[in-house]
Amino acid sequence: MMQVFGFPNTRATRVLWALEEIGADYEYVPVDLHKGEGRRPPYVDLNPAGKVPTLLEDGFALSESAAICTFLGDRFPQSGLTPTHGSRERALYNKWCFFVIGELEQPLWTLAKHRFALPEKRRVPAIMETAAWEFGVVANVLNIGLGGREFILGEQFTAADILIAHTLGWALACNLSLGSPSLDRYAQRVLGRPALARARQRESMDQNQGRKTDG
Ligand SMILES: N[C@@H](CCC(=O)N[C@@H](CS)C(=O)NCC(=O)O)C(=O)O
Repeated sequence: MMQVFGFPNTRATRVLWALEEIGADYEYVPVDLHKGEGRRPPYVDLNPAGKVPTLLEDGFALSESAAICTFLGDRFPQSGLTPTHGSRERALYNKWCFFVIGELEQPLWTLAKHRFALPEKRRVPAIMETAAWEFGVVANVLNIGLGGREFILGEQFTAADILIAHTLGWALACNLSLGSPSLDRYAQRVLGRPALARARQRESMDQNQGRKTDG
């Protein structure tokens, strides 16, 4: 059975969300980042970056949330989470995944780092306003790309929507405006999917109960 190593309210949620959309069996293995478990063996042997998520399947370890969600969509094509290889839809799917990691995440991650993630002496409060402004610029690009459609590729929900909406959730948690009613509606629609609620429940349940062993 596939194992997902994660911690609640991190990018690991994206992977659990994809698995819940698919309806696949998986084991969730909590890695307590607050206790430094990510940076110590045995986890660091699995993922030298010491970060979550990691997917483990029969000795094959894969990190990077976008790569994992894409792998899962390809592994379970009936889910529709990834378009067919070589199609234009696939090219657009890739484009939006890379956009999330390279553009949309970055200002929000800068905000998070300088609000709480970095050691206090490394934080630069003055950077926040610039990061918020940068987010506004990329959110506008996203809104234009969405073009008022239901999902980023049109009618089909894909793993790109998981990555985008999860990241927009960070912005909402920071009380940042998404800049347009259509992007607000998109975020509410996608973040309201039952599979995300199940993923969050699974994270909190397994976190409280410790390591899950019965799948
Ligand atoms: N690009 C990676 C980033 C993974 C990442 O930064 N994960 C954070 C949680 S959201 C983490 O594990 N941080 C722990 C640390 O840096 O020690 C991905 O998308 O999977």
